[in-house]
Amino acid sequence: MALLPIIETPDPRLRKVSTPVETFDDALQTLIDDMFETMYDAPGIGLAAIQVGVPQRLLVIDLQEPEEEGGKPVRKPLVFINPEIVEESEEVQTYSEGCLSVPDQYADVQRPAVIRAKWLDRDGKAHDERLEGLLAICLQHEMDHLQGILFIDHLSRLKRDMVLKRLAKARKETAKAA
Ligand code: GNR
Ligand code: NI
Repeated sequence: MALLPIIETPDPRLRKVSTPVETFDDALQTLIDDMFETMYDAPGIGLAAIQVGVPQRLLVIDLQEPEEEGGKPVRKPLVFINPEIVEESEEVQTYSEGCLSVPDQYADVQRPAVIRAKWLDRDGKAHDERLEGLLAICLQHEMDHLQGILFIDHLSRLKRDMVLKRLAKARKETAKAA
C-alpha cells in the first residue's frame, strides 16, 4: 500500500480526458488500494484516478456516513470503473462542494438530485443503480474529473475567480509559515 501525491490545480493533467479501463490486472487492484489509502489519508470522500496522475476512467468513493444520527462513521468503499450516467432528474440539489485538487475551498454547486448510473466494480461486475443524496453528488463530481472538469467550472466567473484568489492567498500563507 502506498500514499500517492494528489495533483492540484492548475496542473494541466487535471484537464485531461481519461480513457476507459481495459484490463483488470494486479496493477489495477494495487492502484485501487492505493487510491483508497490516499483518499482516507487526505481525508476526502472521493478520488478520481486522474487526481493521482492516472488518466483512466476509475474513481473511488467512501462517504463514511454514520449508520445512525450521531453514530461513528462506517467505511463503505465503492469502486466505479468506466461509469456512465444514463438518466438524470430535472430536480437539482445544491451542495457546498470541495475538492482535494482545489484544497480547502468550498462553493455551492447545483447538480441533478437523482441519477441512474452504470459502472463496473473492481471485480469487473456490472452495476446499474439509482443514486441520490451525497452519493449522487460525489459521483457526478468524480465523473467530472474524468472529463477534465473541476467543481469550480460550474461557478460563475466571478465566484470562480474568488475561489482561486482565496486559494492563492492560502498557498502564500502556507509558504510563509514554512
Ligand atoms: O472530499 C471531497 N469532498 C466533497 C464534498 C462535496 C462534494 C464533492 C466532494 S469530493 C471531494 C474529494 C475530491 O476532490 N474528489 O474528487
Ligand atoms: Ni475533486
